[in-house]
Amino acid sequence: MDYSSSKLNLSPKSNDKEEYSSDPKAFEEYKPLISSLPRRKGWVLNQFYHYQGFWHNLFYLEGLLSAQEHFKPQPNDIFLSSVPKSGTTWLKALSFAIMTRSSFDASTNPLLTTTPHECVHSLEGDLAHNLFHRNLDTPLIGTHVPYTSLPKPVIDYGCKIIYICREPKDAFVSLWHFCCKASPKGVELSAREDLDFEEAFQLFCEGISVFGPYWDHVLGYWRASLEFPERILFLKYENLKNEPVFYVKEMAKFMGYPFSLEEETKGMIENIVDLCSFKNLSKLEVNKSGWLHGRPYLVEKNAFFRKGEIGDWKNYLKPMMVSRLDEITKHKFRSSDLTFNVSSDA
Ligand code: PAP
Repeated sequence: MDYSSSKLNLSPKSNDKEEYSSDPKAFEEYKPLISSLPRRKGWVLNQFYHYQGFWHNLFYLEGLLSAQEHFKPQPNDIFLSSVPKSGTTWLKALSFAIMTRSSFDASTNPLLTTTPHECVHSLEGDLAHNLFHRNLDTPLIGTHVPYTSLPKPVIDYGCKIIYICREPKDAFVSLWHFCCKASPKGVELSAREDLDFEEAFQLFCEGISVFGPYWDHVLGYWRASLEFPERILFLKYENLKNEPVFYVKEMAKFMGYPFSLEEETKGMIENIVDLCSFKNLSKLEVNKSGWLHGRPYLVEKNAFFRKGEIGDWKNYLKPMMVSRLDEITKHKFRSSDLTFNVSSDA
């Protein structure tokens, strides 16, 4: 697998089977392993497969296996990692804007014309499936791969990682909405089976969600960030939302692209925060319409920009659901000092 070569043009209208590889032959060797793995019903695609303690759909599992076998990072690569729906799109936009700020001004930044997911490609997704070239000039790579499953060289080379997580009730509500907007390739959204909210909630609580269990994913990176603080920056969506200037400054320092005094005085940090804000990104034409390529399902770009708020779970979760998720979170995080404000008033 070459992580820097061929570019494949995926048409969202193609008749790809629901569960497919970009090049079926490329992943042939993983079939015996994959067919031996425990399976459960998936949320959008048919199946989840249990691999190294986490649930994956086929596309990302094949990508992960390939990345574990073949991926060689550059030592200066920075990985942007998250469990889905925790702020990935935002983190990609901010990191890209920080890293490229001396090359572009407010009117030329690629984020104005390209989605954050196309500015920063995904390790187990479009890169592993050879759908896009790596942009070696901007050494940023997105991933949802759990810490313990990252390709070994990522750890051995000491690559930096920025991890973002989000309060689990909001992460669940966001994930459910997103899954309702995605459909398997070849299946019209209107024709797909509805994703039942209660059933999705039950599965999420059991840990059966994409790259789940949610809590184990967060804990893996949390523990690693305590062990290697110089290598892993652990962020919370809520903190970034409440104090974006402070955290963008922290991110830039961590990435090795600190803001100079002159940049700070000129308001460069605020400019980046504004450029990457939900309000700004969600109104850009490039993020409003069209399909996002390089995914195993059909999804419109605007599905990545729903509300961008803290506490939207209050509009969806019944009191019983709130206490159940809060209890699981308290229990799972009991031996760590990791907390979210899990009270129902959060
Ligand atoms: P991904 O993991 O599939 O890439 P991700 O970007 O992590 O998705 O999650 C999308 C969530 O981030 C959405 O939350 P919501 O459903 O609660 O609204 C989306 O609105 C939110 N989001 C996207 N961009 C931003 C942004 N610039 N600022 C704040 N939140 C954002």
